[in-house]
Amino acid sequence: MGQVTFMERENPESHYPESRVLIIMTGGTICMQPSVDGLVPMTGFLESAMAPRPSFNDYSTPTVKLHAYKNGVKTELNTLRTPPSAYSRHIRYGILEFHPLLDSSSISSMGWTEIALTVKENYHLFDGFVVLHGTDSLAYTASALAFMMSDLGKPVILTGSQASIFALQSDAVDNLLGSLIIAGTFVIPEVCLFFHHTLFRGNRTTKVSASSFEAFDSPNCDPLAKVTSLGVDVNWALVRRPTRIAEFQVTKYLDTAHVACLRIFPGIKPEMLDSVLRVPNLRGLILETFGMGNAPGGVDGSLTKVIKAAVDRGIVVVNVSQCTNGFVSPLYAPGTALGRAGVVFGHDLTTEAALTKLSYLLALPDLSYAEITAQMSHSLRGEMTEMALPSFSHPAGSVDSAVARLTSAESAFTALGYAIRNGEVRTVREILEGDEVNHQLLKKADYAGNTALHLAAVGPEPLILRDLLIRGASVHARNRADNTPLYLAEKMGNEECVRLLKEAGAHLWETEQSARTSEAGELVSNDFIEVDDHDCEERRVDEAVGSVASVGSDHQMEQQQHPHDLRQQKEDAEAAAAVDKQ
Ligand code: ASN
Repeated sequence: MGQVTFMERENPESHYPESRVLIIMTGGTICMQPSVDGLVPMTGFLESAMAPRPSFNDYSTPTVKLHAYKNGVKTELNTLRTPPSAYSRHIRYGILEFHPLLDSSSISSMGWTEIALTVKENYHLFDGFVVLHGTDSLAYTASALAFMMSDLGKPVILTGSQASIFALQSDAVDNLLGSLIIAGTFVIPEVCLFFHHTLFRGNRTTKVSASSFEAFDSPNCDPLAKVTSLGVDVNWALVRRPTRIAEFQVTKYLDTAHVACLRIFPGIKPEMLDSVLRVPNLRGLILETFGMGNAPGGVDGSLTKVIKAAVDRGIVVVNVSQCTNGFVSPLYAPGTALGRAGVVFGHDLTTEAALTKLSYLLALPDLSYAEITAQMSHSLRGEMTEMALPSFSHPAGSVDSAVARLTSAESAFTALGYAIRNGEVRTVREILEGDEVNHQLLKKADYAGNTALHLAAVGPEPLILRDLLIRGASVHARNRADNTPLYLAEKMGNEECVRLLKEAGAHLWETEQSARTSEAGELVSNDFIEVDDHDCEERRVDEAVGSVASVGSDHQMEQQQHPHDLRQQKEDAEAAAAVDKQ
């Protein structure tokens, strides 16, 4: 039996696995304290605000340091971990603080670049990222980061608070704890904003209250998740998934210097609009119009003429509504006139998303005017509602056997597991396409925590793995042994799968790297790699992922390892070791 340590006796829950989350502190009320000049941000948040609070610190020892990067320089971070959450995981976290810490009213595109690059530098070291930020410009930052980050595979959650964490009554603890738990537990690969128990898609948000704890809303898009007394209720059907095989990338620069935003009002003079449109080097204007996208025409359509002249000079003019809810469309004559003048209809974009999206597109090299206007009318990161795509359905009877009749996600996942194992590309495609629950199938896992992608990583057909990736399967999901699909593919020697997974941004964790190094020695010594007969091949697959006989359990990959299984695994291992010794 393994030695029982003092900590294990004192704290039986110390076997719970840990997720790693990097907190990026940019400032905001959450870290502010009173000064002679009013509230100002204070440094040392980990020690002063988090360490003394039991919900952020389980007082475990010894002190664990994690390394992280800032501007290319490796630093050692002090860390703390939360007590185990309802999902039986500790969240271990460290904080990188920006200098200086800001009131968010002073954030600029330089700050957005700094945040995005910090996530990029540390991407392979953490399961998720929490960005602490003031609320005033939080919706702008969330929108900007969503456009700057492409092919994101891990959660980036922005939050802050309306009252300082040091105040007696504050929303800070709930907002921060909720963000940490979601970032460390669920593979929601989006830039999100978490506030008042609600997780929003970042580029759909807007600040709706200057003082209420319910400060943000996402008027044209349902929340991605809600925290309730029962746990986190994720709306998986809404969560965006990657649809191509590509690594996480960051755009370093947004062109905020050459865009403006103007709110139309009754009686606005064409000269006023014209003077904004003639600001030297202006390249884009967000026009906040009435209702469904209407603006006064002016005498003889003079306002529309001013806009048309600007469009002819190459300025991109985007129409968004002053209403928080709804969308713009050329339904009424004034809207039609704007459309004829060359104005782009931003549908249900928030002003924050419109402004940052245009700044992003203007900064991309070599995009023509036509390409920019075309992209402004389409969703890039879920920022606007597009026409629903027709849902897939397969002709009845086109799938062999009982698979076609399977209706529940449960049975579909079981069938999927077998088809993956047998390399049946066509069946896999039909199950995924023909099943209404296909959003869930990619997130489901078998009793050992293996997702469809884990199974494909050790399966005989890389085409299946490719199919799963372009349908949005996460390369970062870990099974109950904490292993990624990449680790399993490498262990199986599935070179094509390894290549595809890496192309899709997969990476090994440090623990997997050291396990691989020690396994390499063992594999060489018992000629494991040389064995090639079919039975042994099957055994290797089973050893890698566990038997697929039980695929189809209701366990979801986002709901990470269950404590009883871990304890059971540990006990089994100890019992086996004891027998070996006898
Ligand atoms: N002025 C603060 C900020 O945006 C407001 C807040 O965080 N609640 O930094």
